[in-house]
Amino acid sequence: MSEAEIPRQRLFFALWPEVAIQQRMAYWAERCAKSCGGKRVPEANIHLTLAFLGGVAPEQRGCLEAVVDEVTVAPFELSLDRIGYWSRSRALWLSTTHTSPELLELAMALRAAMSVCGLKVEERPFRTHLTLRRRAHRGPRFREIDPIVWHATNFALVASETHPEGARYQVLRRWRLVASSE
Ligand code: 3AM
Repeated sequence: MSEAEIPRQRLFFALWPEVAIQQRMAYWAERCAKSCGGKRVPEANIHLTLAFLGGVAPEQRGCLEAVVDEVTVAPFELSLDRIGYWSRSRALWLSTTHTSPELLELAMALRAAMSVCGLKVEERPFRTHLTLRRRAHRGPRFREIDPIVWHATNFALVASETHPEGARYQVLRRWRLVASSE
């Protein structure tokens, strides 16, 4: 099989919330349905993208998993207290006023792993967000919400497949967040 024929998986790293937290997030996606328009992200698909990898060859995935096995970042808390809208991508999202240093550290460690394994790294700064609606026309009238407090204890490698009905995600592997001394 030539290199061009080797199947590549479309992958990304994410924080994947537990169901109870996804339900609370989905409430805000629905709350904005009328005023914001667009299509809501299905509840089970709501996630925080840490790093988008694009098409990954099997040996690159092996490299990434080995490098990521060595990542040590302590568990952290996210207090999601803000809703916003990007007009360019027409995305309605949930975010936090205070991004914890551990979240940034994790996102940067994953970018470093990508670089080690020969994957192209996103140049734009990391921006904490969980997409709630796509192809929305406008943002919500309110910006601040009662915080959804989420304890992040692990992160995941996820496969993304595009289907006519939308994206289908499959969590392939999870890593526990651990402080370096544990
Ligand atoms: O978390 P959000 O919704 O912002 O938009 C895709 C989604 O981001 C993004 O990766 C996340 C999981 O699918 N994505 C898809 N294609 C992308 C690309 N070519 C991309 N991000 C950067 N470059």
